[in-house]
Amino acid sequence: MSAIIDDVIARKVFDCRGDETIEIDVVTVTSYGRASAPSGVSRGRAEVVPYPEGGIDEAIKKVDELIAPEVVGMDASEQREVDELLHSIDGTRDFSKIGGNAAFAISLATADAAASSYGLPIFQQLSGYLAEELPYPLGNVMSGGKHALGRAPDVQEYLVLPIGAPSFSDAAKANALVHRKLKDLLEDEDPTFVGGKSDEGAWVCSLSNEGALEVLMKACEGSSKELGLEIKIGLDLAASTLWNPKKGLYEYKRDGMTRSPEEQLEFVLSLIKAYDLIYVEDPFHEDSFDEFVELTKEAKGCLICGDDLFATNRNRLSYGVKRRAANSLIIKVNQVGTLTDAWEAVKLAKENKYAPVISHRSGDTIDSHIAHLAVAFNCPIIKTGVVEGSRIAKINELIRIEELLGHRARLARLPL
Ligand code: 2PG
Ligand code: MG
Repeated sequence: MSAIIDDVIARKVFDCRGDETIEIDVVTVTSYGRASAPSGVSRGRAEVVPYPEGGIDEAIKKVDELIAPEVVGMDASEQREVDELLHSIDGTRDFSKIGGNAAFAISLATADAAASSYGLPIFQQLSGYLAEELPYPLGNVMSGGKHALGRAPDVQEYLVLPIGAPSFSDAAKANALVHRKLKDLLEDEDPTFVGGKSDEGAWVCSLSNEGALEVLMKACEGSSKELGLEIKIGLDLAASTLWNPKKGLYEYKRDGMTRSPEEQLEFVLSLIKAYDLIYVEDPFHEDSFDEFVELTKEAKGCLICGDDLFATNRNRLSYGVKRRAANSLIIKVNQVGTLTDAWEAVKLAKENKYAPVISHRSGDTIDSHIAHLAVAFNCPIIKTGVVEGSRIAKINELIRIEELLGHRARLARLPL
């Protein structure tokens, strides 16, 4: 048995923001696996707690004292058993005792360790040889909201999806071209633009919410024409960060206005129509299932995706499915803690024709595990950045997976 766990080592490393995060090595008798936790700024309230009281040092202490002694001797290929053990050691509903980020890093490092012990790529270790579909990259090219400072747009992310790409590598290239063209256009159209970028490597400009969309349209049209393939636009409004619960209004500081929930619905529908949007994430705050139901009904042909709404949580998704709120969900493993929990959410999504979009976090690391999870879970879309080391790590890993799959490789079918 080559995947028997021999040791679990916890340490502090840095994420792309220079913040400390937990990294775990799961050492087996023949090899090891490694994973570090990403972190978000626009975090949903339904997410698990990232660290226990006492912070990251306390989490490391808990790994050393409580978790490692129990995990040593287990088989790293028994992912579900390891994940269940993490839940039973923690004993809370939200991983507040050991911290969701410790659970995440152990869970992912376990999968990594099993794969390296058997000499397999992670996606094959998790899902076997039949996995051969690659996700479309949904690339963040322009940032606003909580991901930017100053007079930036209120919309958190302007995204592009190259739906006409014949392969993953072509799709990644298309996104890079849009990113580059967008820079040139922003230089012309935004007098204050100095080439600033967010943590996710997306441009930060000072145009209005729709002004930024106009420029992005031009960049997409130019790139589509040059490459001869269709590139569409998506948005992440991260609307919980715009929502003022006391006033019951969405506040658009950049545009100097507010919108009621009804006006927000109209506004989002008008954007979908005017810019032919293919994807809208978190258009309403995280508890507004009613508005999600309405929008999903009215916005045919557009993916309406819940991030903070579902928080990769099976129970929240189950409620959403019953009501047909959204038709897509973000999968961020550290929102829920373990790989098995995330897989449960993906399974439920697929059974109900919701498109799972696997995603990075704004404060990510150079780990490329989500590239493997996209293929293993057969997610049609991966949401990440277009440039910046932590984002490129995922894109480049998918290029390698595409090469490894050779003639069997193909892009997943887009759920539209
Ligand atoms: C999001 C993410 C990733 P954060 O809202 O989708 O872009 O942001 O990681 O800050 O929660
Ligand atoms: Mg989001």
